[in-house]
Amino acid sequence: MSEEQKKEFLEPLEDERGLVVEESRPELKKPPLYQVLLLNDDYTPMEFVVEVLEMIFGMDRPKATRIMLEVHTKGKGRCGVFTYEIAETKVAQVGSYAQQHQHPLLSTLEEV
Ligand code: TYC
Repeated sequence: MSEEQKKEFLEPLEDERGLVVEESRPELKKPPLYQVLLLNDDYTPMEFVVEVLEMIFGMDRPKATRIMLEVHTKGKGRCGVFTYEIAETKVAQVGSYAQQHQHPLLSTLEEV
């Protein structure tokens, strides 16, 4: 941050009488977003994938079934869009839940 930016950040904008004239600050930059993609494989049971989509991504059964079938037929599919930390957590949760049940199910994250 430049000295000028630091000054602006720390001190309110004043007019020649020393009155604060600024009403609002510019909006902060929005964080980048990441989609979590579920990947197809030949071994994970369809019912298990539906359960994962309900449990980890909060989908209802019809949506979870639709996304599972999309992944099954197209190879991958979007489970949701999140900030980096949340996307990363979802990917870790999918991985560890699948591993606990000895299924090879994988997900990944990609900036949108
Ligand atoms: N292809 C798997 C099967 O036929 C089902 C499946 C769907 C696996 C989606 C992974 O992300 C997946 N049992």
